[in-house]
Amino acid sequence: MRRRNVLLIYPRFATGTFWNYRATCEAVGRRCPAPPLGLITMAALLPPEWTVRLIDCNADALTDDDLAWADLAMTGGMLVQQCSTFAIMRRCRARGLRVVVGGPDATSSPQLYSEADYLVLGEIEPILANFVAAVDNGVTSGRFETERYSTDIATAPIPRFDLLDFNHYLQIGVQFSRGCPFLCEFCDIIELYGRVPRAKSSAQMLAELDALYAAGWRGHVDFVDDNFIGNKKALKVFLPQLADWLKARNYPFEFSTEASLNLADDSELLALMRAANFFAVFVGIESSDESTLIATRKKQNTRRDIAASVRRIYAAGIFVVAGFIVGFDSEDDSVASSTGRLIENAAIPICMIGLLTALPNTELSRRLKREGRLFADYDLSADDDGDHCTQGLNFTTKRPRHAVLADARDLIVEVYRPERYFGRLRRMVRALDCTGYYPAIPLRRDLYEIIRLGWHCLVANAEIRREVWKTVIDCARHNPPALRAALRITALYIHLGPFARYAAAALERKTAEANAAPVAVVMAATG
Ligand code: B12
Ligand code: SF4
Repeated sequence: MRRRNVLLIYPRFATGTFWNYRATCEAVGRRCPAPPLGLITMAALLPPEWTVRLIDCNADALTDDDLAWADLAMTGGMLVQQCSTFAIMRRCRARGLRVVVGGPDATSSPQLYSEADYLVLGEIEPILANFVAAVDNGVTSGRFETERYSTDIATAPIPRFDLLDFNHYLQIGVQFSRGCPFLCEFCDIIELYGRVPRAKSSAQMLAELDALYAAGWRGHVDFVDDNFIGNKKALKVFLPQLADWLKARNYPFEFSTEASLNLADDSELLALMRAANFFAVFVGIESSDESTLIATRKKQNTRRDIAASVRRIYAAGIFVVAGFIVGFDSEDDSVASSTGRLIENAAIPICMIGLLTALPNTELSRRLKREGRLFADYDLSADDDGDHCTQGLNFTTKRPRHAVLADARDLIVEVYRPERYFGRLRRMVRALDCTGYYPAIPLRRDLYEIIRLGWHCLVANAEIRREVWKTVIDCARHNPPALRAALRITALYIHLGPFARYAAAALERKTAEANAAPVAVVMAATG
């Protein structure tokens, strides 16, 4: 095998996005939330003769010297990274450097990446060796594609954590399973990763955590599973072993993940997650309206009191971050007020409020196309400055478009008023039962962060300091063990407060545009 220098390049996320936590990262001296798990997983399958370096463009600048060093560039990411991926591709090719593109967006929309020399699509574990052999045999371009949902996750290697500079990140991702058993109409997870969740064995997963521990990481680890509880049987075997693993090492990690709301129905699972130091879970609630949930096939959220379900998760010491969507066909003009009421009742401080987006290859985009409502040429990543909170609705809406946009704006403005956000946080903190939770070993770096955060939130930031003092005092009086969660959610407001203002202004502009040009929008839809 010929020696090669391979540069992995993780594209930049668009700037105005909910998830980039930019201001919070700056406040605590980090550069971005999380590293590229897909790229470092793929890197672990490259031959040892290939020397690999990683440039995460969210943390470091990609220089001409980096490109001059490389014999091959490998890049790719999500839809929101498309503009950056294209720019990387062109910059490499202008220098005569061959480019390999893979990852979720290229897998969903390969036709957009025709400038790449090689496309390596899908979960690449079964086919990466074919690609490597082709490159080694002098093949200069090609397309390699894994059969969907067929990858045996037991073949997923331990990611190359050694390629990361841990100082850049708030958290590190790991993955236990791929796929989700549900059928939500707008979801592309089930198109990319399938409906049969494939889980790693406990031994495989613990070996990954061993590697992360040995590499020196301590603190927040995020299980990036599509639905952590998708394969409950495997999870119930794994979690007790994870709890033992943590105990034996004096609790070096604390975990977050993503799961469906039916987690609230399984008290055994909640207890196991609590024992394994889970402190947060992202849940897609999407709508407060039962008929909308039925129409969008989010059946796991129906026939239940959503606020009560959230509170059951709080009672296990785990706080909920929730996703909501505006723009469903069946919603009416009360969407902003009814969703706002649910968010208040459930006391969920952090809510991602997105516009419905018909992602490529989803049931939703297929239906809208059949109905003649999907915008054919709508570029979802066009202005490189937003995510689903400000971009989306790439179809003719049932309600007037300006009304949908105005409702999304009103909801974001209301939910992120400091007194609302911190009011919900105080109620959440009282409901959070943190018994048996072991914060990850505090390091000097954590203390430094806490001091910086304390200064920022309690002294320097005039917009929130009153609310933060009230929250800290309330928490100290009523539930001191929940202080860590309260601080975390406070820290995230440093980004979310300004982001909400940015999103509201962007939605305001779009509302005015939709008001001014309703005819043009309909023509674009049918043309
Ligand atoms: C963690 C995660 C995030 C994290 C990102 C952390 C980070 N730095 O990467 C956060 C929370 C920030 C995030 C946010 C968003 N995300 Co996201 N996210 C994920 C999630 C759950 C896991 C990603 C991961 O690490 N997977 C594990 C690795 C091992 O899998 P993988 O990335 O697919 O990699 C494999 C292959 O694709 C391949 N591969 C990957 N890269 C490359 C590159 C090359 C060159 C090659 C050859 C192969 C290759 O090798 C790997 C092994 O097989 C995925 C779902 C998923 N199952 O992947 C969604 C997912 C990637 N996200 C998605 C979306 C839409 C978003 C958002 C836009 C959501 C929103 N509503 O706003 C935001 C935007 C972010 C922003 N800042 O604007 C979509 C992407 C769809 C698309 N067509 O691009 C996904 C698929 C799921 C979904 N439907 O929500 N996300
Ligand atoms: S529960 Fe989440 S991952 Fe599963 S199908 Fe629905 S939206 Fe997709």
